[in-house]
Amino acid sequence: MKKVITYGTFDLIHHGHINILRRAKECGDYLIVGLSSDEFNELKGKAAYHAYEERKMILESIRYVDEVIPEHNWEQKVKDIKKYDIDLFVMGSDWEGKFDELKEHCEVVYLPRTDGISTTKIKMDLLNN
Ligand code: C2G
Repeated sequence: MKKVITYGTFDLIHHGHINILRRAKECGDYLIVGLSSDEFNELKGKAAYHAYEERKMILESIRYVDEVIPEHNWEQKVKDIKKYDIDLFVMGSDWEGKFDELKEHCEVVYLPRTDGISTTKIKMDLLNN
């Protein structure tokens, strides 16, 4: 079984998130999502609209997602890759090259980001309408 992992905040889920989750799952058989905790979001300078538990519940309802684990910090990825016996790490292309050190532990793939949508854009568009 080929196990894939990806990480993110996944707030206000949109088709860009679904596209990356779908393609990540298509790369293997089992997809784990490392979901940023509310505290880690603060560290990332992101204020999610939905709290962790709600974002987790939404992700777990998506057909491509097999398991959701908490992402507490930048450093946990190697431990996660070993703990969950991960074969492939996937991120959107806005992270191109940023996690290449993980290539020592598993395959690393950056997939094209979906243009024209982001959680920030949703928030701004709603503010301005
Ligand atoms: N994404 C995408 N297309 C978009 C928006 C997001 O492909 N239009 C992808 C991102 O590239 C990322 C994933 O969706 O791979 C989740 O994006 P975010 O929720 O914004 O997560 P991010 O803030 O990038 O956090 O340790 C990694 C971080 O937790 C990633």
